[in-house]
This record gives sequence, structure tokens and C-alpha cells, in this order.
Amino acid sequence: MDIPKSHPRYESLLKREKIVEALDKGILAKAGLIAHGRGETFDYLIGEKTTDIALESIKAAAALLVLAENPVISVNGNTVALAKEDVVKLAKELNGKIEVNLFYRTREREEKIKKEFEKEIENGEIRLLGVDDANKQIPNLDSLRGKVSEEGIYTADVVLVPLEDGDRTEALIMMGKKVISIDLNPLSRTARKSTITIVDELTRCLPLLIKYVREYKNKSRDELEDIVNNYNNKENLKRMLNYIADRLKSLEID
Ligand code: PTJ
Repeated sequence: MDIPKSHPRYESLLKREKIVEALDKGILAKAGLIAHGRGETFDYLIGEKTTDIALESIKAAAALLVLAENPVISVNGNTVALAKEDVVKLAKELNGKIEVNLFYRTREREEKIKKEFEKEIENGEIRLLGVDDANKQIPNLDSLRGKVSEEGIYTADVVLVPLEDGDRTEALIMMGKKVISIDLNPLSRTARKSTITIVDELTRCLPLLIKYVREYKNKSRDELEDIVNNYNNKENLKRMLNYIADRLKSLEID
């Protein structure tokens, strides 16, 4: 569909097109449509912009990623549909590891997602894990998300989890890992259980995350550790909820 650039909701409609296209291609789970709609609702409440509160999480996340020894970016259908290019860019700034980890896991979807990353894999810049090598099991996790790659999520020290349901984060934390999540819903289980939660829209915050990762590579370990240690996720989520509440109270309907 040709969406006119002049449409007041152009960006939002474009994202919907990408989501629907990914469903048609067999990349997106049907439930991914519902997840996207929920995200849109929270984005409305936030004001469809990256808040200063989210920016603090993005900076802490960037510091943690630069400090990490074995970071892995986990991707699901929605992430591939909306932000494949930026996920690749971020992985290239790190150790190149991306792992496919699906809740509605089917061989067909895994293969289709793998194909989406083919060019980067061929260039040898990206290691796409989790498709042919998901031989390990996350303890205390019964869903299919529990199947992970040894080289990837299983041995990772930091896992970046863009938008998902909340059964995995807790299990990863119990394994001693640090989890960075990107989730527009500050009340979600994932948001509450993560080490760092970025309450922002995926495609809006990834370029910022890439920018700070690049910048922070020039910082010392001490400086990076200070950024991480001064960050408090519970406090950040509370501020986000207050921000939404205050914003809604002050809105005028014209
Ligand atoms: O591809 P699969 O099989 O792994 O399945 C993926 C989905 C997303 C279907 C599955 O993980 C799921 O059902 O997730 P939930 O429980 O709907 O949670 C998705 C969360 O992401 C919700 O809290 C949404 O508010 C949030 N969200 C949706 N779109 C975005 C988002 N957060 C940031 N940016 C978005 N674009």
C-alpha cells in the first residue's frame, strides 16, 4: 500500500505495513499483531517520543553492552519485521552475535528469519545462532523459548531482549545473566524483571543505542561501571509510570 508521506500518522502506518508484510511472509507470529497493537497503545500514552527517562536506560544499556564479554541480541518475529537492519548494525558494533529465539517456534519461521539475515551471514559479519544449534535448555522455562544456543544465550553474560512476553527474562536472571529489555509497557513482567528496561519504541531507541555504544567504546571501564552502577531500574520504571500519569492529567482535548 502507498502511504502518503503527508499522512499525520505516516510513521505508525509504515510500521503496521512492515508488520503485516512480515505476517504474509511467514516471519511474524499471528500473536505478533496483537503485541504490536499493545505497543502502539503504550506509545500513545508515552507521547510517541523517547523520554529523558528512557534515554537514561539507553545509556546504561549501552555501557553494559560495551562492558559485556559475550553479549547476545535475541530476536523474535516482531523485531525482525521492524528493525532487522538496526539489529545487524548493533551486532556489528558488538561481537556479531544474534540469536533467533521464538515463543511460537516453528522450523518454517526459523528458516524464514534466517533467510532475512542471509547477506550478513555470508559476509561473515554476523553469527546467526539459535536456528540449527538450539541444543541447550534454559532451566525453569517450559516454553519453546527455553531452547537456546550454547554459543549464544546459554553462555552469554548480557542478553538484549527486544519486545517479548515475560516468561524468559526471569529465567535468564536466575541463570546469573544481565538482561536488557526494550518494552513500551513499563508494567510488563519483562520490564519489571530486567536488569535494565528501555521503555521506548524499538525502532526509535535502537539508533540511539547504537550511537551510545559507539561513543562509549572510548570510555574507560571505570566510567562505564559508574554509569551502570548509578542506574536503578525500579526507580526508572516508577519515574516512567509517573511521567505517563502526569502527562495524561495535563492533556487537553481540543
Ligand atoms: O516471534 P515470537 O514467536 O517469539 O512471538 C513474539 C510475540 C511478540 C508475539 C510474543 O513475545 C508476545 O506475545 O509478546 P507480548 O506478550 O505481546 O509482549 C510484547 C511486548 O512488547 C508488550 O509489552 C508490548 O507493549 C511491547 N511492544 C510491542 N511493540 C513494541 C513493543 N515495545 C517496544 N517497541 C515496539 N515496537
